[in-house]
Amino acid sequence: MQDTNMTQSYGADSIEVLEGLEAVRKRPSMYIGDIGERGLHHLVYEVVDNSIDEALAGYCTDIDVIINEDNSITVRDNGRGIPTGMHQKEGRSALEVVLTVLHAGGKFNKSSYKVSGGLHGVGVSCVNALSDSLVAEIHRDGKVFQQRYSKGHPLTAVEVIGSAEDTGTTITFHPDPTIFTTTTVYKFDTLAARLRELSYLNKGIKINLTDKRNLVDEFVIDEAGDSKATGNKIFKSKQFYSEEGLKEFIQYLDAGAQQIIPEPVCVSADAILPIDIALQYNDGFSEKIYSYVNNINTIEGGTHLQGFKMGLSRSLKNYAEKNNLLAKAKVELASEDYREGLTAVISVKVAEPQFEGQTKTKLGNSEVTSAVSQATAAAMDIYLEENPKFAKTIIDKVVMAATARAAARKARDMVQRKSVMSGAGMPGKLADCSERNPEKCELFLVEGDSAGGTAKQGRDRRIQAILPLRGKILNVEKAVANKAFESQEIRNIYTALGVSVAQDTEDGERRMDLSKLRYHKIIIMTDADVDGSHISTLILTFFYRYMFDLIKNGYVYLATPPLYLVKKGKEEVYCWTDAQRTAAIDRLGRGNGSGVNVQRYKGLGEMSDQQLWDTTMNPESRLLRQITIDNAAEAERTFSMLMGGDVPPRRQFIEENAHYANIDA
Ligand code: 0RA
Repeated sequence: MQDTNMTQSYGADSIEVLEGLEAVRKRPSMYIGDIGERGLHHLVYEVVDNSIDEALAGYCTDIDVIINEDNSITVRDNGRGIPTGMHQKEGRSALEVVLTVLHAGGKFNKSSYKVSGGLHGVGVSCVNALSDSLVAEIHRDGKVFQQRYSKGHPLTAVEVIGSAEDTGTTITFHPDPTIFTTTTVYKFDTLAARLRELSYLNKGIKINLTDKRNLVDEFVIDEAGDSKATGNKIFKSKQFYSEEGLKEFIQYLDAGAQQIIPEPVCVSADAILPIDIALQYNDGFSEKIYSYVNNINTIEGGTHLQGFKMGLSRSLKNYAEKNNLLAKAKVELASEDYREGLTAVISVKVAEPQFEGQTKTKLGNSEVTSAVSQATAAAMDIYLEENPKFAKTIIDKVVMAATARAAARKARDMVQRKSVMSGAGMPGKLADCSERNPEKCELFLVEGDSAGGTAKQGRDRRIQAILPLRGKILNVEKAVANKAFESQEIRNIYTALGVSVAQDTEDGERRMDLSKLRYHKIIIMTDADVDGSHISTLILTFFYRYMFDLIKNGYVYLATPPLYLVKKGKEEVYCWTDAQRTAAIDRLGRGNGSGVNVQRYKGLGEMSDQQLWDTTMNPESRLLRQITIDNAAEAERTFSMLMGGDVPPRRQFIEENAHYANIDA
């Protein structure tokens, strides 16, 4: 083993380097987005992206991601291994440069431009800066090299610690708890969703996820094909591998739907830039398009999405006209009619992407539009020519969509005329607040008239408005568009909000006009039981499908009423979890005669207005959960599965997509 030698390379360059990483530690959100749960998981994606790049360059086939017992993360790949030799210009090993210089990661990898890269694409040096411990182990040139770091500072030189026959890179890091103050606990399902997505977007790479914090029963498949427990315990793990890429991604996303053509249509081109697209039509009414640039989900769309929509419409329209399939259509076809029941994934690789928009997830490169449009139209033309039967199925569906849209418009116009005539404007059930600045205003959507009454009593009427909703609202996932506009509860919601649903705009994007939005916090408040979470999910589904911009802008929240009240004499402790309840009972006294009383809240209606205010509505003390869509594809699939069928594990969706946000604190 070599001696630790920390003085070897501390020239002027190194000082600059440390200043760089110091900047990351000072303002981490500028580099990784935030320092909450999202940012924490982002560290993993940042490291994995380097391994994906190595795989895309053709040198790596396997990537292992391990959540260790202490919530540190190990990412291992079987690529060439980060070079460990001296970097002439920097006067230090290339490994150390990669780990300490911002954006240095792809610098040496000249063979291919860096196409992968997380949303922020900041590189592994950022992860190093934000970890209280990071160990790099490189297998290369017959040796095992190791170097340790803390908070971006090398603790050791690059040491040879053994010999190796294989090659590869292993990075183990532990997020610094002084940076990630809300949580340093990794979520298996969150990592799994991203790794699954990556495996579909980059076919042929084997990605393993293992959770060493959790032991589960081992199962084997016996000769009869049945699954049988072996009695052994193994670490929880999942394997992700896709042979066919986007085609399989579509099948995964659309698993809950009834397809109307047997196989997805695939587009693959590499003339100006690599373009990969798969699309499928189902008998549903919604449009689900996921677009990616360099493996980043572009939730705001952009030129690649625009090109896809143009190419698809053009090809379908040409084919329909040429084959006289539009005879039945008494209405004019609009661009969105070509996309009803469509599920599509668009993945492009752009060498120098320009990202725009509020969340910097909108592709701006103008040259991409025509490239994607042409590739899409060309592939669709061939598919339609070769499959006349399926072509007719698709065109029939498009014509139906146009007809339904015309009917929906009629219904919507009627509703609008009626509400204008009745004069009132706002729904009668709405108890509005007095403040008029939307940024300060909150709208509580409350389950049931009785809880609505309590909330009206308990609220701060200056800034909090209450809209009671009666029972279950319409499941928009299963309804044709015009049904949604006929539902009284749904009309009440959007009338109270002061906005109408998202519409297609000239540039082909679907957007809402938020300028008249009357509240910037829309808080869904339902009972903490199965019915309550069902109702939350129904409301979320409506927002998701018709008012996505509300979610995208972070305006939608879930209230979290307590589950228990532990009481002794005058002392009252509200509890949200079983652990809190146990702790409260331990503190106040246990057993008969202790005078401790435990009350399980079954619903909001059981609380007094004072209790509801104290626990759930008071901005000073409440806990709101903000709805965010970190992984749109996964959320979408969950919506379709949950709302399409009648399966009750809806809570899971909420648990995975609602992030605890003590935004008032
Ligand atoms: C620079 C150059 C070379 C490989 C890598 C970086 C590399 C980086 C990472 C990060 C995670 N896994 C990685 N695998 C490889 C190639 C140098 C060469 O052998 O020619």
